[in-house]
Amino acid sequence: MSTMTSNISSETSIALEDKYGAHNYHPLPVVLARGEGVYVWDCEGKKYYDFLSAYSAVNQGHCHPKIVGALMEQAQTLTLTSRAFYNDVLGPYEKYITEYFGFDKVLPMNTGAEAVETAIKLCRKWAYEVKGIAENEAKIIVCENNFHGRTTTIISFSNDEGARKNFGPYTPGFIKIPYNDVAALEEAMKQPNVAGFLVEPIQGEAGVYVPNEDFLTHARRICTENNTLFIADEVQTGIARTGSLLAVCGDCTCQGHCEKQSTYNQPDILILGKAVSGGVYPVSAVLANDNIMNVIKPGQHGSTFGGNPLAAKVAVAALEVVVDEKLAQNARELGHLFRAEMNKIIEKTDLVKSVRGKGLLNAILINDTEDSSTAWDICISLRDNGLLAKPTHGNIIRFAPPLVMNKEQLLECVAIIEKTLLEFKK
Ligand code: IF1
Repeated sequence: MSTMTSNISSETSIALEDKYGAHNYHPLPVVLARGEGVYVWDCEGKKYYDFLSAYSAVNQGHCHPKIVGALMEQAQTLTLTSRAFYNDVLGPYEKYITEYFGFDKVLPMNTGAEAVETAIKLCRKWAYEVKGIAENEAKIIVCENNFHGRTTTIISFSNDEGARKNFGPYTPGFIKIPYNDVAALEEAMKQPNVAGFLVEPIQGEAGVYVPNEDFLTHARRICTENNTLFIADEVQTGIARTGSLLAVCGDCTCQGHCEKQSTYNQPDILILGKAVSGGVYPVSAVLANDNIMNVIKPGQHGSTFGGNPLAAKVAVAALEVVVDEKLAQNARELGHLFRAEMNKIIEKTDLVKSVRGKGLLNAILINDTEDSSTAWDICISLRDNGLLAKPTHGNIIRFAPPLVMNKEQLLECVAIIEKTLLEFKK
């Protein structure tokens, strides 16, 4: 019998959220009260493997001692100054993160969506003031089935009706093309006033769609040829999740501090979020070189909490953990092992059609219709067996454990997944 981890029960927690909270989510029925590394515990003390990592925000594992330590130390020193004044933490953080990813400058924000909005504004301003596109005419190319956040402008170029219906009027200025389609990108570039191409290196929410090996290389080339900004949204795929520091890095397993900008598909604008803080504090960042970033002048963009001392301290610690613990290499090795083990399981059951992914961002395709509850029901059974995951769309289950997982733990999770799938009754 587990001992209570919380001073309220799961049942009470759910009832309180239902009565007092907006119903903007439909969580899996489990109430978490504690997290440590790859594990989480519910209110009653039951232990689970976390196979979602808060959508890749907890790559460094729950409550990583180094990151929490940095948070606690700074929290007792100086948390927020606003940007009305300088502080002694932001500059060192900005130097650290720009050298870490190989860019001249960073614009610090808080959430992923804010960083995406920042990138859109930056791209448009560059288009008018550097590329010479007529004001208010800039177009940004995006991909069908994208997910870049939930602000009004971002959902304006979403094709997920659930995310955009009845939130209009919508922001204009976006051209949609199929994902992973080089010819469509080349064709769209012929349209007038194209300023940028905003893309997820792997489409996470759409169902972990990994593009062709050379898609991002072609995207980089086509943007260069058309004097158009290549904007990579690495909010979910970045920070070692896919087996490299960034998904755009391809197969490089660098330790950060990139010296190879000229060779890898370095974006003109890099968007980071989630695991930049290891899930300890909202931190996002937009990186670019001076020829782009310097179009932003004082007072033209920002946010109250953007680049606050607490965020800056936490982000440095979180990024150091990625390098110190070789998380990209671990994600790559365990990702290969996971997909190999999942393919063995797929041989034994017709419940799962395929597994796909890169590094430790993976998903399985359930052999049922999108509107069936099978994927959800499987996740309920996984929960009962001690592993937490959640469907992305209908019949796809995303599997994304913290990158600090070791081989023994991964194989234990594979065993839980196998047991659950082989015992599952539709
Ligand atoms: C939720 C999805 C994942 C993102 C990419 C920007 C953002 C996200 C590629 C915005 C955020 C989160 C949002 C979160 C669930 C999760 C998610 F299911 F919503 F789509 F991961 F796939 N770019 N993704 O994935 O970052 O503003 O949230 O910090 O809304 O419940 P954010």
